[in-house]
Amino acid sequence: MTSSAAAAVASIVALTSLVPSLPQTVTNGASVLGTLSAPSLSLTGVDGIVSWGANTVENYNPYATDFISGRQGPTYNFNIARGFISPDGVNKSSILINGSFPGPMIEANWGDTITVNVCNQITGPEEGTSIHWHGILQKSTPWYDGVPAVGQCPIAPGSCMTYSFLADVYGTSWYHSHYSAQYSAGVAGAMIIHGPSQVEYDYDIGPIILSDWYHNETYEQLVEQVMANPAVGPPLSNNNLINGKMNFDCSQLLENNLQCTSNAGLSKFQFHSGKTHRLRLINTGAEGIQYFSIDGHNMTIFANDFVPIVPYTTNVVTLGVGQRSDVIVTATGAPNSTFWMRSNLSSCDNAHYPFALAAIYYEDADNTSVPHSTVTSFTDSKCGNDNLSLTTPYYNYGAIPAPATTQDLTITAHLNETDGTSGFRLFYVNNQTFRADYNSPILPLANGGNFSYPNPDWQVYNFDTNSSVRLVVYNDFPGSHPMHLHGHNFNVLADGFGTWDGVITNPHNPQRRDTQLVRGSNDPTNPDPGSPGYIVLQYSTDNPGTWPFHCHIAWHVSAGLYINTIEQDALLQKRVLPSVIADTCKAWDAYSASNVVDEIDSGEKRMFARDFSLS
Ligand SMILES: *[C@@H]1O[C@H](CO)[C@@H](O)[C@H](O)[C@H]1NC(C)=O
Ligand SMILES: *[C@@H]1O[C@H](CO)[C@@H](O)[C@H](O)[C@H]1NC(C)=O
Ligand SMILES: *[C@@H]1O[C@H](CO)[C@@H](O)[C@H](O)[C@H]1NC(C)=O
Ligand SMILES: *[C@@H]1O[C@H](CO)[C@@H](O)[C@H](O)[C@H]1NC(C)=O
Ligand SMILES: *[C@@H]1O[C@H](CO)[C@@H](O)[C@H](O)[C@H]1NC(C)=O
Ligand SMILES: *[C@@H]1O[C@H](CO)[C@@H](O)[C@H](O)[C@H]1NC(C)=O
Ligand SMILES: *[C@@H]1O[C@H](CO)[C@@H](O)[C@H](O)[C@H]1NC(C)=O
Ligand SMILES: *[C@@H]1O[C@H](CO)[C@@H](O)[C@H](O)[C@H]1NC(C)=O
Ligand SMILES: *[C@@H]1O[C@H](CO)[C@@H](O)[C@H](O)[C@H]1NC(C)=O
Ligand SMILES: *[C@@H]1O[C@H](CO)[C@@H](O)[C@H](O)[C@H]1NC(C)=O
Ligand SMILES: *[C@@H]1O[C@H](CO)[C@@H](O)[C@H](O)[C@H]1NC(C)=O
Ligand SMILES: *[C@@H]1O[C@H](CO)[C@@H](O)[C@H](O)[C@H]1NC(C)=O
Ligand SMILES: [Cu+2]
Repeated sequence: MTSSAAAAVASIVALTSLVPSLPQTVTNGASVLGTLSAPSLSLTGVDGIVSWGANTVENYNPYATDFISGRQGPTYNFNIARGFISPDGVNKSSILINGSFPGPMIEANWGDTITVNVCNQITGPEEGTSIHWHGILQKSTPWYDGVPAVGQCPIAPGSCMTYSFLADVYGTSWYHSHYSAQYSAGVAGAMIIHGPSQVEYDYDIGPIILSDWYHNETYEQLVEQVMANPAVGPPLSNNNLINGKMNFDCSQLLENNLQCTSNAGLSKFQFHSGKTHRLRLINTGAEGIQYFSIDGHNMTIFANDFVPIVPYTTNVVTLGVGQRSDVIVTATGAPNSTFWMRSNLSSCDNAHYPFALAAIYYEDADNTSVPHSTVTSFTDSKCGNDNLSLTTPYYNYGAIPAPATTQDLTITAHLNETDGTSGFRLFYVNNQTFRADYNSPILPLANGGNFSYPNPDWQVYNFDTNSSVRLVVYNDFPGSHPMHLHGHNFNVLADGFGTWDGVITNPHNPQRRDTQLVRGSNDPTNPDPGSPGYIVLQYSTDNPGTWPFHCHIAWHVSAGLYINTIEQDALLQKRVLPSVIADTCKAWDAYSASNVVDEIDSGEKRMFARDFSLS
């Protein structure tokens, strides 16, 4: 850790009280998360309706069963607009949903239909938007997956689009903008789907959202820096937040044009001594891997992403961007005790101040006191996920059959010009970088039988009628990538360095989730530095549609680390698209015909028209 980062933590610990210097509305707008008045969640689902009946964790096979409650679940209205918030005391121009940071929490019961009407009110300047519901399978509605250039056109400024989809999996997740790196400006929130559980607990503390945070005025500046040539190095995050809150020492502010207030206020949580608490950990950051711990307490992990697992106990939970873990914490402290909750960005991340803190108050503790608990020392996973042998899905799926097809994917990063002196730093998958055309989404094209793409940078892999796909991902880039597949929970068969030897970890029931870290070629645990990191993933193509597979680091996906997959296209062609898909494209076509779409990254083709010089 850098000495200034350690000093920043020491200065928080040395405070005499944790009375915030800014009101919640200034730090987080309309959000109440991270305050002691945030309600704990219901143990019996939304409206107290526990209706999943015999579909217990034990006998529910997510490969084969679709559970439909028949209940029209909640309807949400999201108004997306620019606004100012000071999550850590530094006033920052952000893009917010209903003025809330984090965005409003979505809560539904398993099998409900969730409806969200998203209105784009972004002005000064205008830009598109689109919301992705991370981890939802979208089996009957692949067009509502929310990725511009895939299922839909971006929602044009001044327009709205209504998404309506089945809560087809249960547990903890999040939604976020999938338009460029827009979510890093604030367009993200928790999505909780109540369902059966294989463990019991007394309190559901709700979402604990972990995110690196950047003080830069716009996300576009950060994207430009990522792709710059000559490389000025990746941007460093300026802070690390828990439920959108943290303190910042204003004497350390790097930009002197920003307003800054010290001791803005930390997140606070209530524990009840002797009781068990469910915590729903979500990494919604732009780049960093989080190591989450609570001083003096162990945690029992019982779900990773939307997949219940055989519970195991640990003192640190590792979360790459996009990943979630559900944990149970037993409150073993005295009724008047207080403890620090911590989340550290990994040493592999590019961070100025990587250490987030929040305070846990037991029922008889003074809710402004400063905890004096001792930090838990833990062995971190050195930029990868925890050892695969630790994780077994709770439902026994059985061994994974040989795949119908295998696709090797090799990740590299370099300047786009071969002489190494000009161009942009981009990511490549099998020697091809990704660039989308917002005006021609591939799902409506595939639905209409069009599989011809004007440019290889659309990066489409059509697996056609293969019943399953194995992806062997080799990473020649020095750093790790949290690889996320839409529309599926894949099995993770292996994780290692060099060339995969064909050995599957936990072959009788391997790990399953929707996001998994592939280690970098210069990973500290690599026995042969320079040789690639790899992961091996496999999934059944039971979801006719067009499904992105990409790195979830906002900066990397912007620089092209992304492919589109298509599966079961003949079945996809039989589907009838709702008219909102064509209407959204009509509005976007009209908007983009008369406005310059100032989109600088993999999202759009005008990238090369920009002057990227930062020197
Ligand atoms: C904090 O404690 C004070 C004094 O006991 C109490 O009045 C107040 O309601 C508490 N605040 C919250 C948010 O629980
Ligand atoms: C967002 O704001 C609109 C307009 O004030 C309101 O109608 C809607 O209920 C709000 N939605 C949420 C999720 O709070
Ligand atoms: C943040 O900056 C904006 C724009 O300068 C200003 O309108 C707003 O009042 C500031 N907020 C705070 C809390 O200072
Ligand atoms: C972003 O902020 C950092 C300081 O935190 C600064 O060094 C960097 O130049 C900024 N990048 C851009 C593109 O403004
Ligand atoms: C956490 O678990 C470890 C290993 O089981 C045990 O040695 C330790 O005492 C536990 N710590 C607490 C605070 O319960
Ligand atoms: C908590 O309660 C114990 C036992 O009553 C007492 O010894 C201790 O001083 C209290 N601690 C605090 C921080 O009030
Ligand atoms: C995590 O952060 C704390 C500061 O909050 C620090 O004391 C501790 O050493 C860090 N742990 C690791 C393993 O980095
Ligand atoms: C993962 O755990 C297994 C079983 O304990 C062990 O054999 C293996 O060496 C571990 N792998 C790594 C990379 O630590
Ligand atoms: C590489 O980037 C430059 C901009 O410096 C652009 O003019 C050129 O077309 C790009 N080359 C390729 C092969 O994409
Ligand atoms: C990518 O290009 C390199 C160098 O030309 C070549 O060796 C390699 O086989 C190519 N990889 C793929 C998957 O086409
Ligand atoms: C298929 O779509 C592409 C991209 O919009 C278009 O260029 C091409 O003309 C279309 N092909 C046919 C046969 O319609
Ligand atoms: C299976 O996928 C491969 C691409 O990996 C494709 O070439 C092949 O045609 C597909 N086979 C079937 C039967 O769809
Ligand atoms: Cu990446």
